[in-house]
Amino acid sequence: MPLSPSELQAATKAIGNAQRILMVPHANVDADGLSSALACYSVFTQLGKDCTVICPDTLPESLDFLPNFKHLTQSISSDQQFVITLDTSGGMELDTLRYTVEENKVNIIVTPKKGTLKEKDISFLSTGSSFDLLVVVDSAELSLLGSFYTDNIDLFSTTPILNIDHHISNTRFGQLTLIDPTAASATEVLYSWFMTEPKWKEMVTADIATLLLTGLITDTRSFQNPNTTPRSLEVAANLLDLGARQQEIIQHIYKTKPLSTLKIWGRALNRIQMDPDARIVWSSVSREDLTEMGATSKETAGLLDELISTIPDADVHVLFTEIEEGGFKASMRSSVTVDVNRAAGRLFGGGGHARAAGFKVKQYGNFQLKVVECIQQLKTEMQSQRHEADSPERALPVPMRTGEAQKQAIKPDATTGETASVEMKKTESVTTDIVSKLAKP
Ligand SMILES: [Mn+2]
Repeated sequence: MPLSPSELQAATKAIGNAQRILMVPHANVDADGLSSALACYSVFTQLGKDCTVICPDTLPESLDFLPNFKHLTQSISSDQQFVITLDTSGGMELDTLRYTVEENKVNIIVTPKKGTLKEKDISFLSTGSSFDLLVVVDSAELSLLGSFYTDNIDLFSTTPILNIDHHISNTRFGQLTLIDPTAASATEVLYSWFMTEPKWKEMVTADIATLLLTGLITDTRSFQNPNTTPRSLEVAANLLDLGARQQEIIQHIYKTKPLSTLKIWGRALNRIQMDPDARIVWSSVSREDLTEMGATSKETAGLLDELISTIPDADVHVLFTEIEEGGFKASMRSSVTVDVNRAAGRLFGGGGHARAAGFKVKQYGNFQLKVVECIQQLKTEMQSQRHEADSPERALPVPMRTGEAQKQAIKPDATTGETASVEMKKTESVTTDIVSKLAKP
């Protein structure tokens, strides 16, 4: 069982004891991260908690259909909170509470309806931090929270953290963890947790079920990716029973794209190139393309998936995108025969994971020429990796199914400053063993 009963109990207890809870997903936020944060918000609010839910980016308009989206906030005032408490056990009933401002003074005026208020009934509490628990979701490490983390380092170092995730690369930061690398999405982890608590189970409304299903649908690409397990399908079925609005999710996630996005995708798909002998497929989006189509480089998110489903029969897929800050980024995915993390590191000082990695290039003359040069370097590297694989003393590869199914559900990697990490799921029992071994700290 990936989530231990003691971990689940500890997490539930922490929520029970907390009063002011902050929820935050990774920067370059995706649907799983945002849905997870909003699902926590929705459940903990019902438990009477004072909740703050953060979107550490500009709010993604495409996800504004998510229930409770309007409660997302982009920053916090991490300042002190000073609480003045009136003890009403002596029979005092409150009529009004107001304040007046004088020069250098704020007067808080309490008018009792019944009884009297004495000095001894008043107490003060100063909290160092505005929150007593931080819930970090769908993030393999704290640095993935981006500037929200670096701007609030004090908060993160003084407040207990509950780390809820499904990335195998999770560094197990925080005092409390709920990490299940066999789960297809962070929302699947949340579902397992919520269902273990009889009281919480009751609170999973159709809205919350919709949030949980959104994460599951997007992280499995509608159950197309091999991270889809029997368990994910079972969870999805249960969520539908609970009223999750699957059609609404599909409509918003897959069928609604801004015109600029469609145009830039069209341009990139039109420009696909392939070397069938080397088994590499690539495309590129230049700064001129972006300007011409009125698109931003962020709109190429998801395009690599499209490239892979357009031409699945290759070992490496690469998308080169010039970025607004200068330079270009390359995102790569690979089949099990090529380790793109090694390739990115060796050739370009990038990195990521074996099946998904990326790199950035800052200095170059002509973008298209540089792309051709990178492809040449990658081909040479792929060849040498295959050569190593053919030699008998090679370390055992991770056994997996062949063909398209072997591609992991992977997002652009963290090292290139894009969205989070590898989401490696079991595809066969033998893979599960490796996954659980790797998952140990
Ligand atoms: Mn995820």
